[in-house]
Amino acid sequence: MAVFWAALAPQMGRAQEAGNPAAETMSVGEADARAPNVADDSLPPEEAAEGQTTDPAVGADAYQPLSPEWIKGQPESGALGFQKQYSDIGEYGLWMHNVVLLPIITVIVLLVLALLLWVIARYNRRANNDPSRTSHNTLIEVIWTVLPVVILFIIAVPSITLLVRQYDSPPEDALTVKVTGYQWYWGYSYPDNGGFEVISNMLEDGEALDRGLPPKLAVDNRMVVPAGEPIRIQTTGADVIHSFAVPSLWFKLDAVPGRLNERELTIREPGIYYGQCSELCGVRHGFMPIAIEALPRPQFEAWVRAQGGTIGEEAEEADMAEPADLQEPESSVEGAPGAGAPPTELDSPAADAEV
Ligand SMILES: [Cu+2]
Repeated sequence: MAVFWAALAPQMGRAQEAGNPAAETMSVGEADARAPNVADDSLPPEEAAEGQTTDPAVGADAYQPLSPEWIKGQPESGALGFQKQYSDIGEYGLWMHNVVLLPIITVIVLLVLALLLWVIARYNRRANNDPSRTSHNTLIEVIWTVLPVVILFIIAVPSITLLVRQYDSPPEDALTVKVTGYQWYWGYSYPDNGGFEVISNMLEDGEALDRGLPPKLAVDNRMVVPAGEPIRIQTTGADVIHSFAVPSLWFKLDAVPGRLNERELTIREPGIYYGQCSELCGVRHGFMPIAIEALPRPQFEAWVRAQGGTIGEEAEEADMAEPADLQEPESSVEGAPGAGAPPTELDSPAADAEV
């Protein structure tokens, strides 16, 4: 395992820093805002905080997790088609589906169905006992060759445009969030903000319902990002291939061990957007949901400070400090909650908060 991590480290760019100093200063009511980082035990908070910020608790009071009425992207029971889109690229993709693909497919299907019915009714043996011996018809052959080519060209224009736009590089000053898929939870690290990592586990159904959140989608710590500005999402896997997918943001990117994938994401408005791991990754694949919380800039910065992170210039100074040790994935620790056994009451965030 150590060899694997050593090999992976250079490709993962900045070292992930462990520990969550702000957690110490926060009350039980703010359980949502703290990250029960797996490395908490191995590293004293003071050490983790070193060089990151002068006062990790600055702004800690200003951040409140968004309440359930802010949920915007989530599946609805009985719904058909795509979820409502909250990004420009999503709007374009949805337009391509609704205005380009669906009408063309519908017309083709109806035409073929009508032709079939006509042939069945008109040219069966009873109705047409003496079939024509015609074997070629140049006009018809030209039509059924050229017409599909024209249709494909018409589809190709918006299709290639969509493909290219989806892989536009984010601008240089975009905020970077590195998403790591673990068996079976997500880690979100913020290299531009001091490099802290937030660990995100699914909430128990009862706990989610108590908080008014959708079960199997709600998590203890959301991935918090600023709304209305480009974000550079990088994905990697710590153990096996996962896939980071949020339907209402038109976003899906594989998280592959030893690779760093990158895509831009701009969320138009503040809200909560749910997604799920979309690459079969093991027994708890279905229980590693994604919850993104998009906030206006000032609230996002308050959240960063509540996590012990840094903003702008401070972050550059923090760069000079020694990076903390790489975090061992939870699943490499024998008997760890993420390593196979379902979570118990003991490792639920609520239990942590009471201690
Ligand atoms: Cu997964």
